[in-house]
Amino acid sequence: MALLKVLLFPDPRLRTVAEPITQFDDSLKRITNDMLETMYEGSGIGLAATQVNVHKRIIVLDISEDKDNPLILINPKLKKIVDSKKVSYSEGCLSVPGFYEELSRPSSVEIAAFNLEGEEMNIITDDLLSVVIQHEMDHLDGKMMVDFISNIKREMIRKKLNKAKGI
Ligand code: GNR
Ligand code: NI
Repeated sequence: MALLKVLLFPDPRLRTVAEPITQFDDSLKRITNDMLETMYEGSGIGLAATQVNVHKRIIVLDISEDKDNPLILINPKLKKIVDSKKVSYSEGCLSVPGFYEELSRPSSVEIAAFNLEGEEMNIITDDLLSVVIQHEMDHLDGKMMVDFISNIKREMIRKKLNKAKGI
């Protein structure tokens, strides 16, 4: 297991569109283990491979209280919006540390994805799980929560994070 470096906004690599996984092999198991370790270490509830500079369609998450219920989704696809009624959450992002944004997303979605063994599964989400999965799927398409806020707010965040990085 290894901790991975998390890319920070506005790193242009966060804008990469990730490629589907074609081989369900040991290297996939290794990267998902490292992603889970990195997510738990950062006290995150989700992580997309894009954030650790691996441009493959892999997300990991764990919304359980005790952080003992990891979920690994490979090549996740949105099948349908089950309930378009919006849920609003104060979203954080390990790539935008220290900033939280209240965003609204569909409260329930149906997702198809593969597990580490290459078996397909269907998940119908609600509430926080909907929010986190949609947040992670955005990362795989190079999108970030800061894209949903005003330009002026995004500029302010960009300047503060660059300053913190000494750029
Ligand atoms: O740790 C995280 N918390 C969170 C809270 C509300 C909505 C989404 C998230 S995901 C985030 C970790 C992260 O950056 N995933 O990409
Ligand atoms: Ni994020």
